Amino acid sequence: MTGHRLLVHAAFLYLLPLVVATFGLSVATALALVALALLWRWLISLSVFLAPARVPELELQTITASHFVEKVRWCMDRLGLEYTERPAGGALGAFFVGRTVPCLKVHTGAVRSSIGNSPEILRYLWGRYGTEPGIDAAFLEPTPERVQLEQRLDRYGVDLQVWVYFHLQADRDLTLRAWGVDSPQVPAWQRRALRLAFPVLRRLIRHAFRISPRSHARAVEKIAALLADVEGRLQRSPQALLGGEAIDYTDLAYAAFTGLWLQPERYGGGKATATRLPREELPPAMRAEIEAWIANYPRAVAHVERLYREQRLAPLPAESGEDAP
Ligand SMILES: N[C@@H](CCC(=O)N[C@@H](CS)C(=O)NCC(=O)O)C(=O)O
Repeated sequence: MTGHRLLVHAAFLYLLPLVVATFGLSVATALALVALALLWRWLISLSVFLAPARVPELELQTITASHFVEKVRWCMDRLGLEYTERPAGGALGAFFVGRTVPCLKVHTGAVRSSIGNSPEILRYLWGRYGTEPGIDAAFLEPTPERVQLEQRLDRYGVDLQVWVYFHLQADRDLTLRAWGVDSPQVPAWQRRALRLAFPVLRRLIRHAFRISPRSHARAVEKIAALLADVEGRLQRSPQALLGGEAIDYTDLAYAAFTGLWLQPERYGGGKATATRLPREELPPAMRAEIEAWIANYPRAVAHVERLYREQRLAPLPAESGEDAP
């Protein structure tokens, strides 16, 4: 794959100064090595047209526990798309290569595109499949009121990140499990890197999300406000957040985000690439907050449970013969 070729090339570049220093090479030899590196890089660019790597048409880059990933994964599953999921070790992409997940890689002929950010990915899916015969993509149409609600839901997704990390980061084992150390689908070197780099990653997480008792309290307040809003909407229209009978992608996004703490059985569409953390294994303070939300927002919770039960139709691991996540 071009990505791997570029990685090997980058490693060569980083090692060049060491090679020159270690072997005391002359300026002329060093210049020859630079020319070689440039030629190599040019050949990688040419290879896209001359010797294209075999890559899947659609690849979804993920981590094992991510509600933003689940939002996109569910929409792709609902469209009935065939795609390959490539899970990475949690937090590694963000802090070492500046990439968040979900990230959709699209391969069309010689062209490879990469789309990050769940709203942008959903806009692409709508644009690409909205007119495809045999695919029902109406649930993805980005009407102004859907987009507005999606923005609120995405902020809920971020508040949930603050909430999750406030509780989890003190528990090394649980955090590492959420990041995929027990998932055979995550490359072994990344699982090792996660264990090694955990202290650094934990510091970066605390800093990036400004984790503190104060930010946690603020996140809980905003999560409760969102759940209260959803409760009110469902009281007015029990079937769908934006009224009427038909659900759309905002219902799925809301369910995917809430599924992070509710952990319904079909979370992740039953895929082994998605890690579920059973509630009984969570820290007591985290469980207490979950139980309070369940008690206070019964409609908001029931909507998620119903959507997972009735709409997340991918087979469960036991049904599909996969190992349980
Ligand atoms: N605005 C982004 C947010 C995505 C995001 O925050 N993803 C998290 C996982 S939930 C992430 O990439 N974390 C870094 C990582 O694990 O590498 C979106 O809508 O996709």
